[in-house]
Amino acid sequence: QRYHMAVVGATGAVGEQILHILEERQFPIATLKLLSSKRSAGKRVLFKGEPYIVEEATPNVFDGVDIAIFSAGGSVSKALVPEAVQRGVVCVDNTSAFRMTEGVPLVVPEVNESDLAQHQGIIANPNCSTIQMVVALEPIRKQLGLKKIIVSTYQAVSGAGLAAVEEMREQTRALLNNEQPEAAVLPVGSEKKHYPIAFNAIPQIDVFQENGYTFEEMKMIQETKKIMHMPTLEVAATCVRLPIETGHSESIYFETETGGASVQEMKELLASAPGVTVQDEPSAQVYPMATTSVGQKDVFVGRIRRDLDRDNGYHAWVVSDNLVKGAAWNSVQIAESLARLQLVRKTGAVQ
Ligand code: 11C
Repeated sequence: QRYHMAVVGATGAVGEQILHILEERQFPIATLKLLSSKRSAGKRVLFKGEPYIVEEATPNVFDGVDIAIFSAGGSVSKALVPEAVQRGVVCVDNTSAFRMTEGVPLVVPEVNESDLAQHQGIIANPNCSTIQMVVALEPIRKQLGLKKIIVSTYQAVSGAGLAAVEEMREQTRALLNNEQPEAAVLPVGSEKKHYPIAFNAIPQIDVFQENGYTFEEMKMIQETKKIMHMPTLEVAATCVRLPIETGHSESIYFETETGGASVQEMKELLASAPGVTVQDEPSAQVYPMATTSVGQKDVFVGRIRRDLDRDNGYHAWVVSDNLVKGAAWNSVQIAESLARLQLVRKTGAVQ
């Protein structure tokens, strides 16, 4: 079977990767609509060597579409996903708009593919920093149980979009030329204050919540509990932006239910897990890095150590390409799972 497909946000940082991965995976596409905001409509994009003109995303363009992948920001998804579902489209949404909505599966195929069966037209794709953490911790949870996670992130600028990447490059040029760097995008476009990311570390990703955590931190906390079906799992997060173009890194401390596993046992557990590559040879200076994760689909795990004080405590360094496994590849994986499990069904269709 071939599917009528739409990609919303086709000209963005994630949209580009979605198209690249759909090409590479030979996803069975009957027709493809490339959609965007009015601003980017009319652009010409090549897919499998054929030119496509990007159309403005409006409710009616979803008529006749089977699967749509949305990656054009939360407000676009809030406005258009329900319209698409009404027209019988199965929507894979890459934004935070519906992630915590009751009845909307939040899926990382290596962890909870079976949740897809519950979908009613919307499947949410988690936040990038959540995805790589749960892929790395799920095999451990399955074998040893999981009690607590404390994560600190070292996140790349492309997570905030192409404008943020451009801003970092400009600032770097300016600073190397002894000029004043200009900042208008990071840490958050809509905030009053902006700070240069070049040669900096900014401890704010997304807006602050009333409890003092940022929205990015709360996404990691809440999404992890939902994906793992563990509402009482203890999770704390500190999210930091660094001047890295692509590849999120995370320092993760976790406590298992059953203690005592050796580092070697942990490595073996992770090495046989789907979507994980272990890069962990301290004596040869082998460990995951942002630069070597770029363009790869896997989540890379290294620097695995036992905590020095707690028998069930461990530390690990987890890196992944935030645009690939963190967004585009996870969405295409969801689409592939939906197709394989015959779950591309017209739930909300107006007949
Ligand atoms: C970042 N994690 O690195 C964000 C980007 O909820 O899908 C992804 C935002 C989201 O800035």
